[in-house]
Amino acid sequence: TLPFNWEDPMNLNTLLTEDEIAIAESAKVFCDERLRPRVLEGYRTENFDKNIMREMGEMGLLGAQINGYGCIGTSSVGYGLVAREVEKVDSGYRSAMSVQSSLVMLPIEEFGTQEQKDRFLPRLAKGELVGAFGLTEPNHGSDPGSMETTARLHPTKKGVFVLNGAKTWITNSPIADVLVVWAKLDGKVRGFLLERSQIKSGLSTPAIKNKTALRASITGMILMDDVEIPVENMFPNVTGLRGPFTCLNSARYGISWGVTGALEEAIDVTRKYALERTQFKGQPLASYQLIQKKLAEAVTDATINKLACVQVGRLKDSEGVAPEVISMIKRKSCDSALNHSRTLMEVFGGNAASDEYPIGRISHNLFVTQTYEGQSDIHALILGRAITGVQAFF
Ligand code: TGC
Ligand code: FAD
Repeated sequence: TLPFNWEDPMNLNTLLTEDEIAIAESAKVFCDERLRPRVLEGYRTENFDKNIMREMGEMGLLGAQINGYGCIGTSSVGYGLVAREVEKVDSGYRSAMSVQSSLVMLPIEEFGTQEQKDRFLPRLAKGELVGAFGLTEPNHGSDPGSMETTARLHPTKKGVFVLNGAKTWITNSPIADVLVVWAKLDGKVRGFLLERSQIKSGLSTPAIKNKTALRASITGMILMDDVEIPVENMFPNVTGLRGPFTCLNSARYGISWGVTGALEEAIDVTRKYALERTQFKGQPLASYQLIQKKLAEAVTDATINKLACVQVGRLKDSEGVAPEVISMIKRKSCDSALNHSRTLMEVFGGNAASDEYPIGRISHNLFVTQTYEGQSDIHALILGRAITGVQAFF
């Protein structure tokens, strides 16, 4: 019988292929060597170093789930394991990566023309180009179907669309070279590629500063005032909300893995702290039953959530998986990680309020992960609708 290993009680590696183990290990080395040393400064100053995207590209971490175009073409589980390693360092770095991989490269691969794929995918894979995904608007977050952003054919110039509207809370937008924007053309949602270098006027992407979380990533708006783009920059192969939601299925799956990594990191740092810190007659905090219970519950959920992520990844790559299953693991992983990290913060006492200890940063970040890509209650409603057949949101 294997002895109990608190870091991996159910021996995750027995469910993984050699390739998946290898990609996770090399992602871990990269994250420890290249991302970890930058994160505290990045979080304090809200500076996202754009070189990170190139470095991730060199490591094959961008669009890792895509075959061809310079991408490594790993399995869904391999893609999730990378997200887990990156999010052990910071949810913001995982955000930057998953937007590029699932929300920008995936729609180009899935819905784009061959010309769009050839033009954008290899450079996005290398991190030479940075992408952003604009769905949320100032007045429409949980309900993107009501979006106000429009596209229309230019009244006089042939072969040109004109876009108007505003997107907000957009990861990477201030530094993005390619912006995937969802807008209504004749009342129907369509996807458009905005290439910053080709746009002469009307586009601005101001940063949203002074965030209370996810400060190591860069977030902004996309403001479009008569932005002109060639008609070839629309995705030809998708109409309606299926377009953005297909991207979200992939990104939400990656988040489920990622936040589990953040929770594992929270457990690791809390365990160390509890063993070192003494109170009452020199006893370590780890010797107190109430502290042990917090750790026991967190380790249990992290372990079980990982197994669910593996199973969903395997289904994704075989017979496919219903979006509601992805809602289930996105909601469960994010709620678990957020709630446990908030409880584990208590173990640090007043020190939790110092950014020298990562637990506060981890926990604040996890609030955002529970909110973006469908807030947890929205995912409960998606599940409730599937269970009862009755729509509870209108
Ligand atoms: P509903 O009637 O349910 O569906 C409309 C059409 O869309 C199709 N569809 C899906 N297709 C594929 N995958 C899915 N998951 C799909 N969900 C829906 C559906 O079949 C239908 O197609 P058709 O052909 O019949 O028209 O639409 P609704 O308006 O009632 O939707 C409600 C709801 C709650 C499900 C949806 O609006 C929702 O999920 N809201 C949450 C919004 C959200 O997740 N926003 C994310 C913004 S991006 C982001 O946060 C990136 S952060 C990235 C980072 O930094 O890491
Ligand atoms: P609202 O929709 O106003 O919801 C507020 C609250 O009301 C939530 O708790 C919600 O669950 C609840 N609620 C809403 N409707 C109902 C209902 N019918 N029944 C019950 N409860 C309901 N978006 C992008 O498009 N691209 C990005 O790259 C991106 N990155 C982000 C990065 C960060 C740091 C953040 C904070 C957000 C990002 N978002 C992005 C936006 C994110 O997806 C939205 O914030 C999220 O979808 C929620 O929308 P909202 O903020 O407008 O909240």
